[in-house]
Amino acid sequence: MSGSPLPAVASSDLARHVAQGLRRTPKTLSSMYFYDDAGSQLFQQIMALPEYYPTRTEFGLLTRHQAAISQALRPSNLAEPFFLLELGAGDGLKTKILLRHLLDTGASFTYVPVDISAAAIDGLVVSLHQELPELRVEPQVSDYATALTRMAARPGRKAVLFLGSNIGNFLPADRREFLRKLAQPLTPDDRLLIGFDLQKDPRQIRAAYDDAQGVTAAFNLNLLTRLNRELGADFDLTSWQHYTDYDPLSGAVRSYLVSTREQRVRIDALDETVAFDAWEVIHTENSYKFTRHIIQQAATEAGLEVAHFFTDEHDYFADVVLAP
Ligand code: AVI
Repeated sequence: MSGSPLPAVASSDLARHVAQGLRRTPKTLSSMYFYDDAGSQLFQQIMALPEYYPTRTEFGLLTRHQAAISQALRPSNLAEPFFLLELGAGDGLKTKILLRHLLDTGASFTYVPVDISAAAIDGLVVSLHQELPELRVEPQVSDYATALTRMAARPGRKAVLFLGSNIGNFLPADRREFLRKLAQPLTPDDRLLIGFDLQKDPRQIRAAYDDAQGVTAAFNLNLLTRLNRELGADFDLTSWQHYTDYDPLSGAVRSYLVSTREQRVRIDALDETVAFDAWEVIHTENSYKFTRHIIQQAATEAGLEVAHFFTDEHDYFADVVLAP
C-alpha cells in the first residue's frame, strides 16, 4: 500500500478494517463484512445448497431434540419469564422449531433476535408475525457485543443462542475471548446454546465451501463489490477467483480471494492504491470444525460446563447447552 495518512473520509469501521487488513502479510479481510444485504441473500442461497450440509443437519438435529433442548434452556419453574437472545438470527428458520415448541408448552419468554443485517431482521420479524403471532419479539439490528451489553443490563433469566456454527468463524484466540465475554454476565440459571460443526470426511467439508453452482464463490467475491460500492474501490471482479481449502490438522476451512494477475487497485476512501502480485491472495474467512474434546476444552476455558451435547445421527453437527 502507498503510505499516505488516512483522510477523514476513511473513518468508518469498514475503511479502517480494509486499511489495516490490506497492509498485512498475507492480506486479510474479515468475513464479518460479507453480510451486507446482497451477502446475506447469497448466504441464504448457500444454506440451501446440496453441498452445504451444516444448515440442514442442524435443522434435523433441532427437530429431533426440540423437547430436550427446550427443556434444557427454559427455567425449571415453568411460569418464570425469560429472554431468548439469538446472536446472528438470520432467517430464524431453525430457531422457529424451538420457539414453536416453547410456545406450545406454555413457556413465557421474549425472543430477542440480533443481526447486523437490517434486511434479515425485517424479513424475520414479518415471518414471525405471520407464523407465530402470539410470540413477543424485540428485534435488534446491532453487533453481538452491543446486544450482549444491553442484555446484561436487563434483569431476568437468559438463554443465549448462537447457532449455525457461527462460532467456527472466529480464530481460536478470538473464540476464547468471545466465549469468555459471553459467559461473564451469565447467572447460574442462564444457559447458552451453541452450534458447532464437527470434524468429518475432509472432502465433504471442502465441498461445502466450493459448491458446483458457484454460490459460495459469488458470496466471497461480493466482498469486493462491497468495497467498490462503499469505499470507491475499483476491483475488477474478472481478475479475482474464489479459492478454499480444508486443513484437517487445525480443523480450519480457509477461504481466499485470488488475484489472477498482477494488478493495482485504487481505493478512493483510503486515498490509497494497493498492489497485488499475480496469484497473491486475500484471506477472507476461517470456518473451524470441532471435536468433542475441543468443545469441552473451550467451555472449560470460558468457565462453563457442558450441560448437554446434542448431535445428529451421523455426528456431523452438535448443538451444545453450556451452563455457568
Ligand atoms: C456463517 N458461517 C457459519 C458460514 C460457515 O459455514 O462458515 C459462512 C459460510 N461461508 C461460506 N459458506 C458459508
